[in-house]
Amino acid sequence: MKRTILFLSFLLVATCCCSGVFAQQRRLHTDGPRVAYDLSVHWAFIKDPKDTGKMPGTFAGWTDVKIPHTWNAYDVMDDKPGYYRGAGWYKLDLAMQRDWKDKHLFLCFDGANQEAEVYVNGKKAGTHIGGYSRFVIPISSYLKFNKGKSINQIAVKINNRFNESIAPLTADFTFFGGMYRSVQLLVADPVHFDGTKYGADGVYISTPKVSAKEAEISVKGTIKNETKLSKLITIVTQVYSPSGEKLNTTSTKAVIPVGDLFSFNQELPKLADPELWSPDKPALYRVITQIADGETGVVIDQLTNRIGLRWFRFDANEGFFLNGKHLKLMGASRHQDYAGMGNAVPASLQIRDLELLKSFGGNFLRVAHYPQDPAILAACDRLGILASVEIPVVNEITETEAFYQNCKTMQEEMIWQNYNHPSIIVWGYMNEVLLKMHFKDDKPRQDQYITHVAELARALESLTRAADPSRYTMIANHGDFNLYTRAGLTKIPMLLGWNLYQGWYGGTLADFGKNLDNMHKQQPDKPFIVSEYGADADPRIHSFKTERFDKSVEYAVEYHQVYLNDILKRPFVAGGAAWNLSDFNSESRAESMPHINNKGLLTLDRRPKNTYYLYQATLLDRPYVQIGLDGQELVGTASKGDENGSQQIQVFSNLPELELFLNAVSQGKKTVTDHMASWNVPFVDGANRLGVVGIANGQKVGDTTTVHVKLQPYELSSSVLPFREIAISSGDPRYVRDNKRVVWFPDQPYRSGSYGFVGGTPFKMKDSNRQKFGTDKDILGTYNDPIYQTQDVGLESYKLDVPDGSYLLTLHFAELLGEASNSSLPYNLDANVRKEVKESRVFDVFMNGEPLLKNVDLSKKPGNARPLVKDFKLKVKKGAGIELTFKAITGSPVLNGIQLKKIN
Ligand code: GCB
Repeated sequence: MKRTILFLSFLLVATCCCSGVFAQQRRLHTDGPRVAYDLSVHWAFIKDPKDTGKMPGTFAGWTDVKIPHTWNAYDVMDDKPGYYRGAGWYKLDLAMQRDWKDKHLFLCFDGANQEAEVYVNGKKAGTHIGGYSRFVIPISSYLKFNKGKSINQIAVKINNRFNESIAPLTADFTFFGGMYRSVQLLVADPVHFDGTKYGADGVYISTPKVSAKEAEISVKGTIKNETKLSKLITIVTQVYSPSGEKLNTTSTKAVIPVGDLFSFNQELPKLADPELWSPDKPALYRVITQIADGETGVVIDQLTNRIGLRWFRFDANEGFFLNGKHLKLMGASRHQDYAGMGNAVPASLQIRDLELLKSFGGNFLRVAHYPQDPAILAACDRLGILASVEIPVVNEITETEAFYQNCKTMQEEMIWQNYNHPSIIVWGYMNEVLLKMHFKDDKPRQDQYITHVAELARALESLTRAADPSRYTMIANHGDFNLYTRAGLTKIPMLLGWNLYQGWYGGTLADFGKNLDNMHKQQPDKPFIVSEYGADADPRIHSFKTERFDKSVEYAVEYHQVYLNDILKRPFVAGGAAWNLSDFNSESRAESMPHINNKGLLTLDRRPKNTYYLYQATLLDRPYVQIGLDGQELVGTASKGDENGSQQIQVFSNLPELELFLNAVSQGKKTVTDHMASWNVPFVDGANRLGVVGIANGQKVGDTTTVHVKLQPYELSSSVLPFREIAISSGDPRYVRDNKRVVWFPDQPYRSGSYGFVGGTPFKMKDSNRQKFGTDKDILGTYNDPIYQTQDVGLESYKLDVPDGSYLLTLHFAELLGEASNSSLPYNLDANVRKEVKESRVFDVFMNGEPLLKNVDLSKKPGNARPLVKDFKLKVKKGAGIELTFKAITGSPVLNGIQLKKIN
């Protein structure tokens, strides 16, 4: 051990000398005499797969990185299952300021996933377990203050390996590793508020009694005296009104013994006629708590908090009440990652998420499934968004004391770090904890496991109630009502969360309302919220023949219409949180967009989907009209004998009636039902101007947009609208946009004069009660999975009645059977494990009788679940059109997609 430290020290010196980079810290903020410096630049990073315990050598492999940083931003998106889960080191040379010698210095990490060891000048200064909370490491005793530039090395080892003692063990999100939230150096007086206990600030403000007439505020805290003498101090707390007026000052004198933590408690003067905090008016009072030298009055430490005055309650029959008024909690859950960044997301983008939630009319955020960046709850306070926060005990537990202890510490950290936020109304601590049931074949042992889960729940419950009796506690369960009731988990928390997916993972949309009624009937005394509900909406997929699990935006709109209505009309449902505010990374997911869970109302880069517009239409008070086109181009087939192509357009609104105009011609009025009206619009080829108008309070309100439409003539040899190109996704009823923004048509049986397949059936997974067509398998080596995931099987021919000329034909194939099947996802709530039967298939393809492809054997080349793309230049003569015939040698021929382009 000793040798390691010596060796490390040697390396550290070497680093300083050769890198020559000394951190210039940016002063981030000052709260009275305490100063925080931003440590986001000049870090060097290296992965350490061997994880020997020693920091890797100095000279090779280190790269410069900025914090926030994750090492998994890209490998979570590649075709290789899994991502780097192991150790990584960060190091920084920190230049000391001379006057810091008399101060106390701390490193504050807002979050690092998930085990951290912090070294200062080669000596271990502290460790932390858990990827989602803040931790503070005192470093003064490890620092060196030399003459001249005094350089100290900070090294941090982070590990995101699987560790059975640390939650989450498994989950439908990615455990990105790294120092992915901000890091600060805090410089404080030796007599300071204590920030080391559970990483909290050391000042806790509660509002034991608030009414419209009066508010009581009390301030508790802990102070540490790290000088060598006991210290006479005055604790001074000042309260400022939301408009900045000083309201009162409370002073308490105390003598702080050396070393010990000193606790204080101040009851502040009651405030008359308080300005209440609410979503409509999130009034924030400023509370400044200071430690002043008892003799000179000089302020030596200070913490500023913004608090809100409000009271609330949940009622099992009537839902939620804030400040005595009923309020339906409507909003979304949020994951913290962002396209291309993983979880290392700048605070400005995180705050934007909350603005996006607010601007769809949301008043509730479920911070799921773990505490997030401090900026999130600060934004909730400012914007008037009520919040629940939870620790990441997801899917399952480990039955060990180490796991329980880590869960308890996470819960304490979450509570104490976030105690002062007025937005928080609920502390949660388990999500779907019985989803991954252990000991399926051993009932007595399973019962024991369930008992252990309930014991852990009770321990977390009583810890939470003791720490903060002012908030509710919550466990979020999946839809297996009987299981959670049997386990006793429905009794333990004050509030239940139900994650419900009727009409998605199974059942029908109509089951949702029935289920809510049933739950209330079974447990009439228990308040609950629908803590999750959602349907995948791949923004590239549209369908006008929607069905469950088709991943189309349109099915998701139908789903959310039903859920919103059912939640809003039942007073006993306190609220709902859509799953999820935005798409998020879940590395082990396959489906239409591998590695991404598409249930967001926003895309991974936060573009609104039509579901987002539906929320705006449903929840906003102001008159709202929005054409539901996310900037996509449309394709359509002209009607027979006509040059116009009918396409469905959805408009989202809270007005009763709307009128739609296409190129200034009225397409008629429609009644808005469930906040949406739709028209079949006879688009012309090219640019089309759309306008929608409704009347609100005697005024016209509307929306306009220009849509670019690529129209196919009904007869492909039409002279009115000459054929140019077409892309068809075989075996697919949907419109699919690819990564070159080409929109692929749905497949159709051959229609004379037009195009389509002859014979064959769409591919369907055996034994899946999820989707009716296609596979959910990751197709390797392409971003256009939806095109390859569907196919015609056993087709005889494919015909396109195009006029004479030269063409570029592209055929797309993929073998959808035979690869080791994706193991059943934990989120496959129908618990259906698929057994896949391999088919040996070899076939030839002919074009108008001439051989085009011989002996196609997809599982041999390119291999299963990989695209095969074949281009051909063709001449069509004598009005023969194109007929592709498929001849089986063994098994059934298949076709996944076809593109045809006229080249003269
Ligand atoms: C759930 C989980 C959540 C998943 C979600 C889904 O019930 O709580 O973590 O992401 O379902 O999309 O399957």
